[in-house]
Formats: sequence, structure tokens, C-alpha cells
Amino acid sequence: MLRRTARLALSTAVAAAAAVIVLPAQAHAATVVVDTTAELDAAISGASAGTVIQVRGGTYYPTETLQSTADGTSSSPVTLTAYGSETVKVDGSSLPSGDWIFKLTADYWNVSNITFQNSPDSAVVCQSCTGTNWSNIKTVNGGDSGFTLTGDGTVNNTVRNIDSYGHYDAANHGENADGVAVKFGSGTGNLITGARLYNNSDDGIDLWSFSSPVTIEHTWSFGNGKNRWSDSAFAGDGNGYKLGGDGEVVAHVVNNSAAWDDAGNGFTENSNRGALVINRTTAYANGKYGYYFATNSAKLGKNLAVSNGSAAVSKGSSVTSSGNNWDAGVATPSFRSTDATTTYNARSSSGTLPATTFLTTGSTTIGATMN
Ligand SMILES: [Ca+2]
Ligand SMILES: [Ca+2]
Repeated sequence: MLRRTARLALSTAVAAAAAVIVLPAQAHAATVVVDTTAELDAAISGASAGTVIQVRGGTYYPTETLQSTADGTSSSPVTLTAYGSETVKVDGSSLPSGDWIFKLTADYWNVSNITFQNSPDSAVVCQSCTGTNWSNIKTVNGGDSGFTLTGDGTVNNTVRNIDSYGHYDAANHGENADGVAVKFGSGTGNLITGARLYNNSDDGIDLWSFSSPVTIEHTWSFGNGKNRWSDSAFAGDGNGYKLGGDGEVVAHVVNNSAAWDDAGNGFTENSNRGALVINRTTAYANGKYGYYFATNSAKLGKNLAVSNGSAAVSKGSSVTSSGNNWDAGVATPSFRSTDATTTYNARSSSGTLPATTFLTTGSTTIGATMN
């Protein structure tokens, strides 16, 4: 009786496992539901165009970097996502020192609704990726930058509604760990939108040595570059938006975004002499300048700077400045709230930033709308 029950249970399990494999006649696409770390590792390394990997709720502890070099296509991407509305965390605690949790060197992947936490080094790295979409990803408490796009051929990638916080590279005393890094590479059409980047040891977002324009919008960058790790040689920079470096001349764009409580500058050219475009943003209570554009030809429009440590703005003679609250004749609207508590709240069910009145003014002409 016992044996028959066991056999029945086994055949039921086999039937259930078989049921999740779907093979449309015209493509070798498959939906794979995984619920162990080994299955997750195998599903990612074995994915091909059209594969849909659904990860059951739980915390997974890989012992090697999860990675793929297999491309999807624009019409048949690879999908990696949580199963239904379940909560999925991939935890790097069991990885060797210096390893990343997840690395793609691939095109046309859609990755969503997964947390990557406690990485020994960078959490997620997409190298020379084209056409990837990242939605509602969290990268948390890693040993270097949370989310990175890097390499030549980084084209048309969208990072939507990421939370990236608590990253700190101990070996370098916090010098390198950014919330989001788009660094050391090139390629157009890359968009960061709806990001919340905070309490990282170095910068909120860093575009160091990336030679093509990146667009950032609807993003909050705050509390970066503060020594939260009792590091006696702490070296984090703490810029909210570090928009260049390494001699690249490139016109990155930042729209409707905010920086507050960062140790360094809210928004900085970081020696990028290109025609950066910064519109409808807010810099509040950052340690240095709200806006540091001392050497380049940035176009600064309708930005709002209040209570920053050094000054509202440092701008060189080639900067175009119009409608900002430091420009002549432009009033400074008052904030409805300077209490940031609600900015830590959970996101909306669709993944957008939580509702807040923090740093809102109701103005239709100046500053970030904070959503
Ligand atoms: Ca740094
Ligand atoms: Ca940095």
C-alpha cells in the first residue's frame, strides 16, 4: 500500500514536471519552472531563444556565477522571472570571493521580479548586451556595484524600476561600489528609468568611461557615499549622478530625477566635456554642489537646487542655464515635505516608485515631480 502510494505520487510528479515543458511546433521554446539552485543554474546556462524560466518563491544560494552567452532574438527573447507573484531571492553568500551572482553576455533577455543579494562582488553584470529588459530587479548589499552594463556593443537595454542599495567594496574602502554602473563601454539606446539607488558606498549611478549617450529618468539617488561601514579609510565619492569620466565626451541626458543626502555632488559632469542635458531635476541637501558642471557645455534647464553643502551650482562659461532656481528671476518653490521616510516605502503594484510628497512642490515649471 505504501509502495503503491509512493509510485502514484511519483508518477503524478513526473506528469506535473512534463506538463510545464511546452514545445510549440515552430520554435524550440520551452517554459521551465525551477525550484532548486541546481535547476536554476542549469536553466540559465541551457537557455536559448524563446526559453521562459520561471523561478518558484524562495532564496537560492548558487555556488558558481549564474551565466549565459546564449542570445534570444527580438521576437523570441529569453525570459527569466519569478513564478507568478512569488518572491524570489538569489543570494551570493555561498559564492567564492570575487564572484558575481549573475552575468549575461547575451542579447534579448527579459529579466524581472528577482532580488540579487549579498554578492561577494558585483551582483548583476550585463556585458555587451543588446536589447535586454530588466524590470523590478533588486540588487542589495553586494561587494561591488549592484547592477552593471559594460562593454562595447551595449545597445538598446532598458533598466526599469530597479532598487539598488547597500553596496560596499571593502577591499577598496568603498571607492567603487555604485548602485547602477554603465561603465567602460559604448552603444546607444540605453535607458535607466524608475530607479531607486541609495546608501551605496560610492555613487548612486556612475557613467564612467562610457562613450555613448545614456538616458536616465524618473530616478532617485540618495544617501550614497556615506561611511556606513565604520571604514577608517573610507573612500566612497557619493555623487548622486556621476555623468562621465576617463576623457569621454558624451551628451548623457537626465530628466525628472532627484538627488538628496548624497555625500558628494547631486549631479556632476565628472570631467565629461560633452553637452549633457539635465532637465526638471532636483538636488537637495547633498554634501557638495547640487550641480557641478564647471568645465563642460551642459544644458541645464528647470532644475531646482536647495540646501546643498557647497552651493546650488558650479557652472563653466560654456554651460547653458535657463529656468533653474539659481538663474536670475526664477523663484524657488517651497517643498511640501522634507521628510524622506516615504521614499523607502514599497513600490506600487506595477513597480513604479512609491507615492510621496517629499521634495514635491506642485510646480509645473521647475524641479522633479518625484514619480
Ligand atoms: Ca569612486
Ligand atoms: Ca563610482
